[in-house]
Amino acid sequence: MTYTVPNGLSQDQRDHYETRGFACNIPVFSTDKVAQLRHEIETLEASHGAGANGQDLNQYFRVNGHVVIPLLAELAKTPAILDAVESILGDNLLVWSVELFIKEAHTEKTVSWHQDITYWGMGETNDEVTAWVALSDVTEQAGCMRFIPGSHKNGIVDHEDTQDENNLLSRGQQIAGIREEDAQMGALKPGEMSLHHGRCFHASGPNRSDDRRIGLAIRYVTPEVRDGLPGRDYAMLVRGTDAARGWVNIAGPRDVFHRADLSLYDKIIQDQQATLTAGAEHDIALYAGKEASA
Ligand SMILES: O=C(O)CCC(=O)C(=O)O
Repeated sequence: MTYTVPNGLSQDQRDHYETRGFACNIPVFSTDKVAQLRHEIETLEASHGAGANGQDLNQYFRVNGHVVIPLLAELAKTPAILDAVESILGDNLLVWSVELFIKEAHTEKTVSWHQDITYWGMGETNDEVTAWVALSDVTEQAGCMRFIPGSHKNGIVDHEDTQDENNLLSRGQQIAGIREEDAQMGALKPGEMSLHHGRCFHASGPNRSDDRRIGLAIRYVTPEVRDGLPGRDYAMLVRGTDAARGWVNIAGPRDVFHRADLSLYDKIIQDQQATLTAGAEHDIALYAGKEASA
């Protein structure tokens, strides 16, 4: 579903997304705002470096951060982001997960070629879009994302688990046989975002720059994604309505790592775990121990 939202994507950006499965360099935040957001994230890292509830901070950064960290829930409601996503998904939007992908300067952390929705229990939906916002200068050297144009047009392909410890993905899952020469780079200036389709093949390289590479990934879905799916899953309504109520609608967090939100977080992870780990060749703990930093 696409239609014109006054402050949303241009026709060219929508066409690019439709034909290639991604769109890049969409301005969202000013340089000053990015500096402020980065400061807030780094302050949180300093004050909560030990994590919460027996889990390290990276667990909360890497999945469902919006459940326990108010800043991440608020960022998912940024009007400029919602307008752009509304241009693609329509006017009823929910947030399934908010995540931070941080690669420290001069580190080997990478993300292998994958399709996001492979293990998310959403079937092969067209109604999941990731907004990935650069909170640092995300150059090619810093390990920006790269995409295979048009790869979203087919279904979900086979992924193999690598369990590579330098891979930021939960099971190091990867699609074999990608032709690197077909890839298009998605370098972003601080404050710009890219949007990518849940079936678009994408990956990213190591950070060989002198600065941390900080990306904020927000996974948006529509009410229809849950149509006919078994089990329970959770999302936060950020625009329009969720009349179907296939999602368990959650509110934003009360405070940073509030006790009640931490309990909800555990419940959500427990309910999602069964779906996400289906078919894994090894026992895995979702994201835990997958340090984003060096
Ligand atoms: O941050 C990265 O390098 C990759 C992020 C990614 O795979 C995603 O947001 O789906």
